[in-house]
Amino acid sequence: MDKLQLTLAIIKPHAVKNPVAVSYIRNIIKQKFVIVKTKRIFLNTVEAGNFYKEHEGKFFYNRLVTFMASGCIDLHVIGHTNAIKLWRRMLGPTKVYKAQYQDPNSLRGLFGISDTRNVAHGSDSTSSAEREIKFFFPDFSFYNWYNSDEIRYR
Ligand code: RTP
Ligand code: MG
Repeated sequence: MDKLQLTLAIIKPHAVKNPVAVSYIRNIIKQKFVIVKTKRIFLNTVEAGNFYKEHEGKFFYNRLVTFMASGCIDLHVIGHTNAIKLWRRMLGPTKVYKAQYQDPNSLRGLFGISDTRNVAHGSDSTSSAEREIKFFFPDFSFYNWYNSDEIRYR
């Protein structure tokens, strides 16, 4: 049996404020993934800046950090045998104009507003997923989940 892979999905503030988007996204997550943990939080700019540290110095960093601290975000730790790639495929391209013409039914194609307000985040590798999950859930136990039978018993 393939092992459960985990990723972190973050629903960004403009999508959390949009009831149509938030319920659509929640439903699609429920259909495709095992939901391991969910919480709604409010980041301040220092916390948002730390989360996006890898982008510090890029031209979009300040507006990204300000935006991520502009309202509640939903965190979902989600599992699937191919969670990281599947969630990023469901998001579609980072840039919303690309998402709208290349993959209009992706989450960014449907609900994206700009390159900053592009609906949701997805970890880009297993090491990023572990770092990002620990960032928001410091006590998280990966070992038990990686070795769980959650997929078989869905
Ligand atoms: P994410 O990390 O949010 O899943 O998105 P990603 O891997 O597809 O994109 P990444 O390059 O990691 O960028 C992180 C977030 O920064 C914002 N961004 N704005 N040109 C811009 O204005 C621009 N480029 C990136 C987006 O919100 C992106 O999701
Ligand atoms: Mg990224």
